[in-house]
Amino acid sequence: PEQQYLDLMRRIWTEGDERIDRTGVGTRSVFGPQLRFDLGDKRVPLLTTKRVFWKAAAREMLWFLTGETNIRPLLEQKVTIWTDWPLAKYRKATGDEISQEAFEARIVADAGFAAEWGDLGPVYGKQWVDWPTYEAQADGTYRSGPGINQVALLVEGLKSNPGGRRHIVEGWNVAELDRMALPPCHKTYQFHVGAGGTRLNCQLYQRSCDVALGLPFNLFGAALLTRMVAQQVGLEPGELVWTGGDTHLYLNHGELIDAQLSRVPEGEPTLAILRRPESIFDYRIEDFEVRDYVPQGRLTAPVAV
Ligand code: THF
Repeated sequence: PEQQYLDLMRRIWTEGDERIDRTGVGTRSVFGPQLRFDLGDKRVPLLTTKRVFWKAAAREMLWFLTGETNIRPLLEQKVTIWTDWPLAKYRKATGDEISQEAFEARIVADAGFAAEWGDLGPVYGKQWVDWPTYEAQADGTYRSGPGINQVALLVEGLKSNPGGRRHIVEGWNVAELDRMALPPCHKTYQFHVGAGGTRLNCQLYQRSCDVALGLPFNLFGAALLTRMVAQQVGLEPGELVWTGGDTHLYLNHGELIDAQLSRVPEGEPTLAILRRPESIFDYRIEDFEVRDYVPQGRLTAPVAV
């Protein structure tokens, strides 16, 4: 299964269309590839050709489920993958060339500073569990209505109507894109009950994908979400289908790519969920255990902001 990832990486690097992207770094890109992973027997798409910090990806997924959009709870858990965007905004707005470490320390230490500078806007968490609604008033104006918890509705919907074709969690709230630090990349998750009503499949549509840095996290996160939802609704995990839109490698990731493509996948890690929480919102990091994960050495590359 991991070979699919490496094949995609090689294809983009050798045949991808070169272009200057939003970040100015430059990418090679293909449009519309698909990867498929069987999640049966506790298998999980976790790369062995480099060390992937799966706990950071799991903490990120749990953070989405809380509805949080501030990076402070992530930093309190030492997860720094979202710091770059608020940091860039802070530096630009204030001219203060603060280091990443000092900025992160200040977010953790100072709640007021975190509230002002640590929020990403209405990104994943907000849209997933509190999608805003509007109610027309008699005088023709609108007032905000109660938010929609898409994740709670997903779980309910899978239980009440497993055959449904509308089991979707959507991050792409068109009306709020301009207030987001970054519009959602992994924007649509569709769930589907297959195999005679026994297995839960998930397809993720990712409109934009940083294959070297982001995709390993996104695959693990999607598999984890599928496993949690399956456990909650009493189904076996099925297949994870990943479909990418603009699927790219940054031109400054060449060293990582060459090193990773020279490696061969080893072993099949599994993911155990040690407890069945009351609801989809009650999982904790201690509930997850990855077994048989013996990754090859860490590979690093700069993230494009
Ligand atoms: N923007 C870009 N350019 N790439 C992305 O992967 C990305 N994301 C999220 C939002 N915007 C993005 C943020 N997620 C890493 C991993 C995930 C990220 C951002 C960065 C990263 O740098 N990973 C390193 C270090 C991990 C660590 O220190 O914990 C790695 O080696 O995996 C995709 O959702």
